[in-house]
Amino acid sequence: MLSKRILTMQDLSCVGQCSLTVALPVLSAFGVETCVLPTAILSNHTMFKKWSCLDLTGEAHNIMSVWEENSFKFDTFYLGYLGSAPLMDVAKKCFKNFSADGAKVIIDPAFGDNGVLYPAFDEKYVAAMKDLIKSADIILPNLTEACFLSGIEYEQNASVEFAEKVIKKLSSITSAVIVLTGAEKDGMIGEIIYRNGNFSYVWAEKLPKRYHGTGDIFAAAFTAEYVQSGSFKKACSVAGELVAESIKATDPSHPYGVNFEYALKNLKK
Ligand code: PXL
Repeated sequence: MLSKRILTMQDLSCVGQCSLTVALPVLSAFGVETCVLPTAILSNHTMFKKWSCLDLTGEAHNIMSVWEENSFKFDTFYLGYLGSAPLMDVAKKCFKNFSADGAKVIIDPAFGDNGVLYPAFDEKYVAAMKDLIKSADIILPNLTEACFLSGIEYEQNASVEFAEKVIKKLSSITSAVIVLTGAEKDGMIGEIIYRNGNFSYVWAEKLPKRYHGTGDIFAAAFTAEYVQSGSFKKACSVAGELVAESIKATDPSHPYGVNFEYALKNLKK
C-alpha cells in the first residue's frame, strides 16, 4: 500500500479527549503514519471553567527550520484547533515548504459550535481562518463555523436548504471541497458535501445527546479514511460511524468527551 504521511497541526490539550489526544490514536488505528506540529499546550480544553495555554508559535518556527534541513515532506496536512491567528502563517509556511508532490490540505476550522465561537477566539481568528481556507483542498466546518466564515447569521435547527445557502456563499471564498458536518434532516444527522458545483449527502441515525470533541474524532477519521480510499462519502460514513459508536459507549456521567477509545478498540475492519 502507498504510504501517506500526514502532518497534523493542532493543540495538545492535556485533559479533554480532543485535538491531538484524539487525532493521534485515531490516525494510528486507521494505519496512517502521523507527524505532529503541536500549536499550543493547554491544561485542558476550553469547555472547562479554567484553562492555561502556552502558545507554540515561536517553537513552530524553530521546528520548521530544522525540518527544512532534514528535507521533510508530507503528503497531507490536516489542521484542527490551532489556538491563535499567527499560527495560520505558520500553517501557510508549512504548506509552502513541506508539501510532497500532490500534497493535500484538509482543514477543520474548529473555532465554534452551537452558533458561538469557542471562548479563546474572536473575529480576528475567524478572519485569519477565512484567509487560510483559501489554501485548502477540503474543509470540514460545522454550520456555526460555515456561518461565521461566510458572514451569514447562524440559525438554530437549520434546514438543509439554509445549510446549502451558507455552503454556496462559502464556496465563493474557497475552491476547497466543502464537507459540512452535523447537518440535520428528519431526525437524521450527516454531512453535506459540495464538490464541483454539486451537493451530495451522507445521513445516519441521530443520537439524542451531543458531546464535546466529536468534531475532532470525525475530522481525524475522515482524514485517515480519505487519504486511503479517496472517497468523500466513504470517509464521511466511516467517520460518522466511529463518532456514533464513541457516543454509544460513553457513560453520561462523563461530561467532557466521548469514549472513542472503546470504539477504536472495537473498530471493524
Ligand atoms: O474540540 C475542539 C477543541 C480543541 N482544542 C481545544 C478546545 C476545543 C473546543 O473547545 O477548547 C483546546
